[in-house]
Amino acid sequence: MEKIVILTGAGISAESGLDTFRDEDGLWSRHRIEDVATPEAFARDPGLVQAFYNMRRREAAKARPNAAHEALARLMQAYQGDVVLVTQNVDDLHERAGSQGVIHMHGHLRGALCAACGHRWLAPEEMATGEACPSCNQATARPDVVWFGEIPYQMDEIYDHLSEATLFAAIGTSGQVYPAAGFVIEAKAARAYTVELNLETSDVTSAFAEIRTGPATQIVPAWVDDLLSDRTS
Ligand code: BV8
Repeated sequence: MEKIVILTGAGISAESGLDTFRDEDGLWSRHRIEDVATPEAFARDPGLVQAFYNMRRREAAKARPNAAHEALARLMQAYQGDVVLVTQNVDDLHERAGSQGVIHMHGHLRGALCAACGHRWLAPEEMATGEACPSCNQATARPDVVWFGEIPYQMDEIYDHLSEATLFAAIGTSGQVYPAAGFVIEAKAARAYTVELNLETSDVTSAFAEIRTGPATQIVPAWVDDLLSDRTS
């Protein structure tokens, strides 16, 4: 049974109008990771961190899935084998395009998490600092996203999928953040065929057997068409 494991990054949502991190006008050109995307930042200035994620949540709610998200939903629905979609993104554009069972290894903007008791609930559009947890009532609500230095979610499940992959594709990711950037190595160790779909080369392009370059809304639908017509490995 064929198993395709796909990893997506911010580049797949770029043409939906959502900022990437490392493009020249990206999020990390306006915010320092240390100020908005680490547990220390949240402890130091929760207001600044909540404002950063409230802005991200507002932008994601205004955005619409693009042809690349829709092509992956079509692949998951029509492909004869298994398709596992892992995303580093915290937006919900894959789900809104129709993909189900998406693994959000870095969490998601729609989620709130209690830092004290671990309770999870649907995040409000705007999360205030000191918001009380609906379960333990302590003022310890935070965005349910994985910050730098924190353990990404569902890693055991992801490594299991990679060990069974016959095809691994990375779409719209710069390959700079681990452990996601190392998935291609895991897939190659499982003797999977590997393909990178990106606007330009990434930090891990040399690890891939095949490279498809261009905007995701063009190259992802073409790749899915090839897979569904069995014109590719
Ligand atoms: C971990 C969620 C242990 C929140 C994110 C020193 C101290 C502490 C840690 C470390 C350290 N050194 C290394 C580390 C590990 C660290 C790390 O890798 N740091 C990097 C900076 C060196 N990683 C961690 O801390 C991770 N945790 O290691 O725990 C562990 C290890 C192994 C196993 C288990 C546990 C946690 C990392 C998660 C951090 N959270 N985000 C939020 O979103 O705000 S990271 C954030 O950046 C994203 O989630 C994403 O994952 C990541 C990478 O971004 P990309 O998605 O790749 O986006 P980017 O802008 O970089 O690139 C966009 C790409 O798209 C480009 O290639 C571009 O060409 C392309 N593109 C643009 N437009 C288009 C396009 N492609 C196609 N079409 C287009 N139109």
